[in-house]
Amino acid sequence: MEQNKKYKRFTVTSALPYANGPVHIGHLAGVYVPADIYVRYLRSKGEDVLFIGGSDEHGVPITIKAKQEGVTPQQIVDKYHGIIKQSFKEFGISFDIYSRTSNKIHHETAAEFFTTLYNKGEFIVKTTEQLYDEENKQFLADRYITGTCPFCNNEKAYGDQCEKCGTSLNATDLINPKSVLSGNVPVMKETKHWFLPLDKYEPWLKQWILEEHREWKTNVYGQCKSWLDQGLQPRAVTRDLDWGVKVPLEEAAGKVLYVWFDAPIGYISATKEWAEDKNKKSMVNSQMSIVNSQQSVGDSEPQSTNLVDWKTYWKDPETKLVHFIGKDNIVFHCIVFPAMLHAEGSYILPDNVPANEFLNLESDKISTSRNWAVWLHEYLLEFPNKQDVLRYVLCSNAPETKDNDFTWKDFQLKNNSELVAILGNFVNRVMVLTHKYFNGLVPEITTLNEQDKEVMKAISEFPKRISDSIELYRFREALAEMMNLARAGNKYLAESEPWKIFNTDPERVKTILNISLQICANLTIVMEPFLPFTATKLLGLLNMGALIWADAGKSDLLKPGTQLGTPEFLFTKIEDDVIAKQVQKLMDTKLANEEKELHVTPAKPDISYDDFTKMDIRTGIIMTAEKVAKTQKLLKLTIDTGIDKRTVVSGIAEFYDPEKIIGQKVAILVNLEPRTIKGIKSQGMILMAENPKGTLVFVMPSKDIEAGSLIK
Ligand code: B3M
Ligand code: ZN
Repeated sequence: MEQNKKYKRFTVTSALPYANGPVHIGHLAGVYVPADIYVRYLRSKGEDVLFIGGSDEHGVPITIKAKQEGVTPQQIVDKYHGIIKQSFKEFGISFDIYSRTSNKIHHETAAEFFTTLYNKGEFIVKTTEQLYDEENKQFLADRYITGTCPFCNNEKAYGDQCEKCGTSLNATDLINPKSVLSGNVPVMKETKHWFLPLDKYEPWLKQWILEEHREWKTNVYGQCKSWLDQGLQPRAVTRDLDWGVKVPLEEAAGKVLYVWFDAPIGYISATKEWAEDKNKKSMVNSQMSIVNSQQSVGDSEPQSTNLVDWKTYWKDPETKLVHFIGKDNIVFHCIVFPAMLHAEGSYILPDNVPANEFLNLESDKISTSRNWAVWLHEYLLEFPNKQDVLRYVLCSNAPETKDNDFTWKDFQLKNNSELVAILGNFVNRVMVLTHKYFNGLVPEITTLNEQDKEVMKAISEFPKRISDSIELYRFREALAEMMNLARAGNKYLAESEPWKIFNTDPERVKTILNISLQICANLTIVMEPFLPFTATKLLGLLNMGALIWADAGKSDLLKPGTQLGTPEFLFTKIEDDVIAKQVQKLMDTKLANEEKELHVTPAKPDISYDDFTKMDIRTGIIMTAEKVAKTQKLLKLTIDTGIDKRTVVSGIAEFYDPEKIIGQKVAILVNLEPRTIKGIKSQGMILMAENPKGTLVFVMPSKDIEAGSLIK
């Protein structure tokens, strides 16, 4: 709201990725590159800024993945936390701390936060019926249940969300719910949970967001408005699960905090951890300097240490809190977490939540499970040292206002015709010419003509344009302006043509190259937030130390007489065959996915021969068949099993007419526990073959054989 308010410091957070898989270009484009640009810019301005990241290590998907892989959830998060942290480091995401929510300090902080709200009487307690898996003796939270979405009929919707139509669901909304653990139909069982009364905070949220934060990005504001217009409901902040932060109440044994309650508190715990580490280090340093000074001077005043307090980053109203996230996290960062902070009472609230939309890959939604992604750790194997190319492409194409598409063709184009042809080319020409005419020594300005004055004026105007865009979270626009500075440099060179006049007017060439080199020096400053690796490389070429934002715009940054390094290309062309290889890799993935979807149901775990012989499967003959009233799928059959004649209810009505299957030979499991289906007692099960499309056909003996023959 207070756009012009001057803040003393900045706390910048970026969403904590779930530690159940590596990170991909979608993460980078949506959250981490914009956040990193923002903090690098602020640091360059000399602001006090703390950049928080970390892994979100709780939640049901992690426990499911652990079960699938036969390891503990801790093993899963250890593995992926390591991979994710490494990827961020390699791409220059300059966190002050990259923490994790399985840390002790986080468990303590989150539990304490809960206790504060509990003691203030903020929660409401409700006993509700939840789905329960009797075989596994476990309540089925969110993703442990799949079933049919009541809105779009997607049969693979989860208990908390349908990924097809995007609707957020309650597990009890699902049609035909099934336990992911056992495949069984869950039963309803009572359980007690603590709810955050979002409805109670609704008037406050409406005022705070809809009135006081009209400046938020339209996609963010719009989503908040639609949530608030629909009306908020109390939200359970506890779950029946054994992985997560234990609910700090005796009566809540076996329950943990809901992952979306503890994860945002992770930003606070990470800040505490950062402050502890930093203070420890400065204590050690000051001890050492005391020892040193005592050794050298005898006695002297102990030096004051610069201790930091985590609280100033979260509780001082002069701190600006900004959350960088993807659009699927908007409700949690704009509504739920602020409501928690507000209820707690001692924290500041986010000033802005510049959420991005999604990045697609070659027109398809990025998907971890379908391996439809460009993984960061894989990218660097194929494109070593090309971090900045990816940062550039992802920023110039960032899904700031709508979903966007990453294509390898576009990646190649942006590299070849922008980074190489504009930015790299400009710097290289200036370097080569300075070496050619002046042995690589920065020449001095002799006299300035109108053209020079014009370009110097332009140089002075760029920084503000770039910083204005960054401060409005318009990073694409800011990046385009940065490139425009390189374009201006190219234009200046092309128009002044120093190579044509060197023989006749070497003094003039001195001025042209000096100014061109000043543009290069300016570029090191304004490109640094976007392309930090290239900025460092360029500083090396120019043989100068890092500059700060306040220097940008000046035309005397590089002193005459400075010896430049040997010219080197900042970027290199990416050839067609390299791109074709990446495209092929994706096509292979697509093919493999299609095949998987069409053919293969993965094999079930091994069973013993004894397990197998427990099943009594025999040949049988259908004696009678009729439709079960008021159902689409069920037939009531009488089967001659050789032992007896019995009733079996079978879900084959979509595939067989009852009249046409009298006399049909079948295979039947005769010792399956009887079950009552639609009021009919069904004894046994007819074996059917089912293809991936769900078509059912009878499995039957290949030759005539009497009813009751054993199948073994
Ligand atoms: N881990 C969801 C996500 O990665 C979640 C973000 C937490 S931010 C506190 O999309
Ligand atoms: Zn749906």
